[in-house]
Amino acid sequence: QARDDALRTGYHFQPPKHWINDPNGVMYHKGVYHLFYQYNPKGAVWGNIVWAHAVSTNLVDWTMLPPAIYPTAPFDVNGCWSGSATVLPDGTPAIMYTGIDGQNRQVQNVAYPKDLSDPFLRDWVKPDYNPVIAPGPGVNASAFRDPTTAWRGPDGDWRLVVGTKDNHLGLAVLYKSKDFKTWTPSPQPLHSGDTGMWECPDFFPVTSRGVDGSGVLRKHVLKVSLDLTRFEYYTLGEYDHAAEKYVPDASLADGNDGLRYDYGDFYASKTFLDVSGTRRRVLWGWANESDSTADDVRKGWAGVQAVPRKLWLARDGRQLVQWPVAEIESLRGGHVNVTRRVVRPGAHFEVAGLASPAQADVEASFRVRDLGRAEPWDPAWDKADAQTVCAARGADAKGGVGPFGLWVLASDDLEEKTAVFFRVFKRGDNGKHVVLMCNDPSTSSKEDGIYKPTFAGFVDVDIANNGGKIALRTLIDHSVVESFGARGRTCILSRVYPTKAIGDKARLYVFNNGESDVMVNHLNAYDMRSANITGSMERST
Ligand code: DQQ
Repeated sequence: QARDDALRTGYHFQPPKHWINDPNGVMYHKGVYHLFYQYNPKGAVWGNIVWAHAVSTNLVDWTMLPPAIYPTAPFDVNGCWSGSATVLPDGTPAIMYTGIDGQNRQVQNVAYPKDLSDPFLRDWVKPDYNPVIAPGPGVNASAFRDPTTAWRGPDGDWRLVVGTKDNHLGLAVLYKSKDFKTWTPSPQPLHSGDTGMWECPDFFPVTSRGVDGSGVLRKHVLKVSLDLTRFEYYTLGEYDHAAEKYVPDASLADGNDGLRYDYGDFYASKTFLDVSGTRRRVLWGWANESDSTADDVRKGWAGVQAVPRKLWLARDGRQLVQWPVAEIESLRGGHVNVTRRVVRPGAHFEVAGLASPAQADVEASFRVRDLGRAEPWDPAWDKADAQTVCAARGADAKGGVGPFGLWVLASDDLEEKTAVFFRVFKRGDNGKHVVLMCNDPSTSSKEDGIYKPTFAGFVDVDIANNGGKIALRTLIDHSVVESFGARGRTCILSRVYPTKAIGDKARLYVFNNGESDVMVNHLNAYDMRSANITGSMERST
């Protein structure tokens, strides 16, 4: 029990107990952030799904509230699944969610706040005219869900997208409405792809300087979550309003080789437009456990939310960039700094001095001394994904340039540790470097039965042009390791379950298993205070 409790997070959102999954209906409304999420009020496994609710004024500290949306009517009697919020022009928020009806069909329902003067919007009313969108003829009623936030087209009508599939074809079907009540399907989908069911679609504009910049790159993003593989991908592209079509950039593929927000444990994500200050787009995503179901039942809890991340378009227009919202830094406490320290081949050193490296925020910038030592890229890997390469060359496999990076949640004997690192290869054909970012949890826990996948992504940086420099930020939170490589170009979240490296026993190291020296230009590590969690999820009757 003590260890189970020690694995709970200090600043990654999780309720006191039970199962959670997708973030839902995330929004900012009159000074308050709302996070709804899929929740089982009865246990630590998926089931009995309702929308739990929490509110915050800073995206860090949360007041837990009783579930906001739960089965009450024929159109959602078997569950209240994922959906989104839209703040209407008069300031009223509308929630659209998937109800599982009496025939186990997936239908889309609308809900409105019961009392707009309640700053927390605790109670929601579902009009009798629900469902507002039912699966039409030819639509797979058991795969028709997760409505997006609505947007208005040039004609002023509302539009939203629902995820579905037609055999193996994943589809984002478009619906239009004038009043949020009567919705008409568009004859063709906004987009589709041969990747199986599209869960939790998200469709929104981005620019290369936040949301509203002028004279900057502007694109649309379509993200989908694939139930077959349990990962998400996104494309960047153009929204053709006349044709009601989304057209991904030609260089970007739909599907398994697509770009990902996160190359680790991150699913069913959703963004919202935060109009509280400088307009920004904020991303929420769910991180599932990777221990066993029996572990979850014993622990009594399962699932966390990744930290909210600001998201924008990279200046080169090739990908999105993410960074933990700045508010997270308000939790930073004790601080340790390392400057210009060289890590020789095969060497490591401890970053000592934090009160608890099990709950920390680490920002490091590295400089590779000799890129000439990069291992040759094996052309056989051209078709492989980063994960395959990193799994073949884990953190302990000696390299040329790298593996170098952090050992987090490490025990003092180093028997337990999770490695977050870079490894650099050089291509024979064009002399370009290939940079990989990996998360290797293979020695993260002595416990049996834990799923410990290696996660990895390529990092689209020209490291030679950058003087051999590359940055890494890692948020450590007991059983969460959430990393941002190259200032947010490649992100990886991993769940780990140390048995020894828990609480104040956990340690933090820098390591280098390559042949080239690596300089730690700067490393700033901070103790993180726990978020302030108040309120109650129980409904007082
Ligand atoms: N989770 C919800 C569904 C969604 C899936 C059910 C994605 O609405 O498609 O809990 O994790």
